[in-house]
Amino acid sequence: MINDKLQSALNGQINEEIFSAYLYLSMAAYFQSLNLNGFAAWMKAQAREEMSHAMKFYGFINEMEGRVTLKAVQEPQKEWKSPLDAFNAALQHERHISGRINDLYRLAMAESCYPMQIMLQWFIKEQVEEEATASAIVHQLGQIHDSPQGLWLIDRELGARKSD
Ligand code: OFO
Repeated sequence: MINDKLQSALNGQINEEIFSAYLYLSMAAYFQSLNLNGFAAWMKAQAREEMSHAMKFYGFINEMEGRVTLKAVQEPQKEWKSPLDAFNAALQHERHISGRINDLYRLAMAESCYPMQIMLQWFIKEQVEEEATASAIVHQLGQIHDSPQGLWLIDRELGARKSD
């Protein structure tokens, strides 16, 4: 069983994860509009991964005999100033999500919900990876200063991402 406070916080996180998917899909569409198809493929894979995060929370609520309730998903931003600006926004977003996961973990501790603490440990580890990946790409983009050759190389590299 799960109490109402935890159930509502977990349902809130489903919304955050679906919004993450929406945001990255919007970034994919932005990259597609620039003919940066490798960047777009990377963002589409990221959007799928975010949906799988949402489904992990969905599954956990059900396993704990709770009730999933879905909320409206916020409209994502559609345009960015540059590929670097978009990836910077992705990094800021991942930092925000890490904060949310930490809040959930603190709540699970305060409510002595051990299964939720264990479930969240996967996400805590995942967020370290998500932030590191976005940060590495921001760093690469910062180094090339929007040079077309540099963008082409990064596009090729990002396009090679295996879909999870
Ligand atoms: Fe990007 O990790 Fe979920 O939101």
